[in-house]
Amino acid sequence: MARDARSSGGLFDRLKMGLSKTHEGFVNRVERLVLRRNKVDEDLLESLEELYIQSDIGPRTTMELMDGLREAISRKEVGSPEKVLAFLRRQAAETLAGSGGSLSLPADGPAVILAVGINGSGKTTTVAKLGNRLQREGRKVILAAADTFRAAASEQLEIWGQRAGLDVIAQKPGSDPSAVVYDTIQAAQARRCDVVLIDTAGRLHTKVNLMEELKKIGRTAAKLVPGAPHETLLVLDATTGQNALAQVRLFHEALGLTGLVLAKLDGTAKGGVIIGLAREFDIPVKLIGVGEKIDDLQDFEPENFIKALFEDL
Ligand SMILES: Nc1nc2c(ncn2[C@@H]2O[C@H](COP(=O)(O)OP(=O)(O)OP(=O)(O)O)[C@@H](O)[C@H]2O)c(=O)[nH]1
Ligand SMILES: [Mg+2]
Repeated sequence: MARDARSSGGLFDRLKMGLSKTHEGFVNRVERLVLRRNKVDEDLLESLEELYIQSDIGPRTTMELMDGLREAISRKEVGSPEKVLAFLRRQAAETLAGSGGSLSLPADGPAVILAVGINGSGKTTTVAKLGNRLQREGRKVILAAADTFRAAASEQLEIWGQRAGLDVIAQKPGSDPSAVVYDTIQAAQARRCDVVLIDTAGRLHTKVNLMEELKKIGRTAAKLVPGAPHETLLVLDATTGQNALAQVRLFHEALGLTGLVLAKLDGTAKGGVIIGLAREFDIPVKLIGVGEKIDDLQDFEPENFIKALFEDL
């Protein structure tokens, strides 16, 4: 996506702000822990490992990162605390490299994007933010309020829609979410919309019947637009920690995810969870939420992310 220098500067500052808790609670702690010492010993390695685990990087990824560090130490590549820090930063960058990805939407629309996830993960907000962004980029967007489970859900989407000037199609609470999707795609075709964004009800990844409902939504979309949904995005709450891994696994098994969205990164000091996600799955992180405002959604660009995460405020 093309951006001028000024807006990308603004975006970077926002990203830095959004990552400030993780910067303070993780990066600064790693720095203090390493630089407090004057040699690289077992005690340092153990403390570091503990901090990684506490920071939700995940046991498996922590082990792999620690193994990498130990090997570098035994190869005599990192002999001083300063070198350990530089190594860790490189290692984080390498782990994240290649784990981003942009939305892939067909040129002749409508493109259909399905947002799924557990209760309260940030789906509705993400749908609104993304709709707003795509519309600002010149695409005609329509939203499907397919969370028919809670009475207030479509209202919430409609409020966002009004604020951002986006059309929203809804039905009464309790209707079949697939019917809402059918209506919305038909409206999209009639109104020549470029993008249909589908907001769904939160559900536990362990509830088989609710996962079936999502599959049905996908089949309904495919009946009207072959190849739809073009994107199935799992919205994760960055503050939920290690449970995110189980969510990814089960939603992916059921639906074949095309991307992850990590919402609420600004609300956690454990943004390191993204490193574990990148390491464990081959599913790109496409978007990150760094605040509650409509433009607090960014593409996940690993290089920028690492730079913003490590740079002092
Ligand atoms: N700080 C912050 N808050 C966020 C972000 N994304 C969402 N939220 C907040 O998280 C809460 C839940 O967001 P929703 O978008 O309603 O979540 P949902 O997944 O649609 O929830 P259900 O429909 O109930 O399953 C709201 O208070 C949002 O404002 C983010 O990136 N940063
Ligand atoms: Mg919602």
